[in-house]
Amino acid sequence: MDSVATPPTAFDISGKTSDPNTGLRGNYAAMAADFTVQQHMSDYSDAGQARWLRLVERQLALIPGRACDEFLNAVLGNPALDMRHGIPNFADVNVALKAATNWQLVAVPGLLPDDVFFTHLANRRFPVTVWLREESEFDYIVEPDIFHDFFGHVPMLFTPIYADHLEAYGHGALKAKRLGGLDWLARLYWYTIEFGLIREHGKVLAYGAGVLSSPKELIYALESDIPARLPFDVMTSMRSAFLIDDVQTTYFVLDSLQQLRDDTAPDFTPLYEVLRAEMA
Ligand code: HBI
Ligand code: FE
Repeated sequence: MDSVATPPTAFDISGKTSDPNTGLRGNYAAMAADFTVQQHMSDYSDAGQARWLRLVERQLALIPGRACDEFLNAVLGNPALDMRHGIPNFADVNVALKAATNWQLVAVPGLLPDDVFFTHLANRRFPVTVWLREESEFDYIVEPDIFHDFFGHVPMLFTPIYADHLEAYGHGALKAKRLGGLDWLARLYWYTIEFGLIREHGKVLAYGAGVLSSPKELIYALESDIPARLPFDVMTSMRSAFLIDDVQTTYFVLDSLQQLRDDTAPDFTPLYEVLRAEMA
């Protein structure tokens, strides 16, 4: 599979539909205007449930000593996130999530157009894909499925400062789209929310969903001597192109979630001007 160099946006699906020719997965036929669908627990087969449990058990065995405290405390300490009893019912998780950070999970058929995705984030709604990968994709999948979205992203939503950052990111991304800066802000998402690392009690740990939901990348990102691990810096991350279907060559390491919140709080308009001037 040849890697895709610096795509315009990580999952730019503008104009695509779910017909097989465009290769988009998921059933978009029944979705609402905001691209949400109903999660029907009866849609999951026994084979799917068994595959879910194998994915969960494999990843749970790897996260101690590799996932950040906030993630571990949520996954191991919050009964609403006990994934070992089967594929989670979003409605059940939403009761606990609303109480924790006033976020809600919304069921979606798959990848969403950028503005739809960011509008959900700006309203404290996290889109979670309803379908589960096939057996042949057990070790790797390019598009986010329910295991990537739920195991990788949802536990961090229970941490207030992360939850506040993600809402602010949603607002910022909608603004970036208006200013023509979305490509750069998509990179920031990629190097934080998807593949971010963080130093806690002297150890580099994972908080990014793409790292936390992948057995291979969780070990590679933290233990391989191949990739660069740079101190997190907004401009450096926005200057760094990425590949959507391969492990990263560079990871960015936060000193704290507070740093992510603080460093992304300012108005990015002047930053887009600097980045645009560099491209000229
Ligand atoms: N849609 N369902 C879904 N999940 C994503 O992570 C996602 C998306 N659409 C756009 C998008 N991500 C990107 O624009 C961000 O990763 C930057
Ligand atoms: Fe993701």
